[in-house]
Amino acid sequence: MIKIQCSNIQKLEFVYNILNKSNGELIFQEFYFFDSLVSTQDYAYKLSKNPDTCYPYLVLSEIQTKGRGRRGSNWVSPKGGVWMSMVFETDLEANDLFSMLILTAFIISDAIESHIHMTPQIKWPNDLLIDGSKVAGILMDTEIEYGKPTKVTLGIGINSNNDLVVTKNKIWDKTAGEIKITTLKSVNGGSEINNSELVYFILYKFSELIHKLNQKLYRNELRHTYRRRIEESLSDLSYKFRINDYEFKGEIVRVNDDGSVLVKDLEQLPNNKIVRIDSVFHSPLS
Ligand code: BT5
Repeated sequence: MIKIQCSNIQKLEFVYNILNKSNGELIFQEFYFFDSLVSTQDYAYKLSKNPDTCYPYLVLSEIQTKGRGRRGSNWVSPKGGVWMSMVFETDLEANDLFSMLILTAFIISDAIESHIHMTPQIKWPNDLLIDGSKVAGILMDTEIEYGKPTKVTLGIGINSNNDLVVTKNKIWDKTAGEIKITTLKSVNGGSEINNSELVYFILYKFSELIHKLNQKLYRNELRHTYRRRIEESLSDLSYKFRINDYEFKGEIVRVNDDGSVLVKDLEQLPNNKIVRIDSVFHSPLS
């Protein structure tokens, strides 16, 4: 039986809308939608500690007071955007988890495209951009037992109808001066995006495709397409990397199967060093 927990009637309608659209093809067992959470990732993690929780499940929040990105960075999450986490049980080996991140990037890219009819760029490892401005980000947390992943929490943040100026002003990290962000609404000529349709699209695609990750052929196909998508936008995007305290402009020369990249350090002319940078796409939870 599907479990739904929402903080008000509008949110309940939002979830019902999603369920009504589906003809029973959604694999999600539990839906949570609240006015405010610190982070949907953290709430989702807490739920996974309850033995009665059924998988996969979805957690949404209208705002997040401390949404997070990778390496403890902040994810600004005011009203209007889509801030969600999905938790899946997994049989994948740690080495293959990167394919789950790729699948997520593709599904979000398709969801965005189906709403604004533009193909987002994918910036390594997990950013979705429109004309060079970040519109969505993905965070992957994994639970590992005896060296093997057991659960994966995929956090997705999409700037859909949130106010662009408010969002931008709240980004406080070091790169804030340079960061270019946008929202779907603003690239859509100011027309509202239907968040419930956007979320439905994402859940539908996950329901259709997630089991295919168990096939090696499918994972290889995903990696191949991902490499191509990264390469396609290389000339339009600039990359900065950091190794400890050393930050440098670099050019990606190769995307490896585990998600790491080989990067040419462009600051150290004329003999540019090639270095390997890890994606740090997921953070293990303890
Ligand atoms: C990401 O990290 O892009 C992953 C973002 C995942 C957010 C979702 S929302 C639901 C779930 N719950 C959470 O708590 N998180 C997930 P990263 O690649 O590390 O990018 C983070 C950087 O993006 C920040 O350091 C800022 O520079 C920038 N940023 C922050 N908020 C933004 C926003 N709303 N739109 C665009 N860029 C933003």
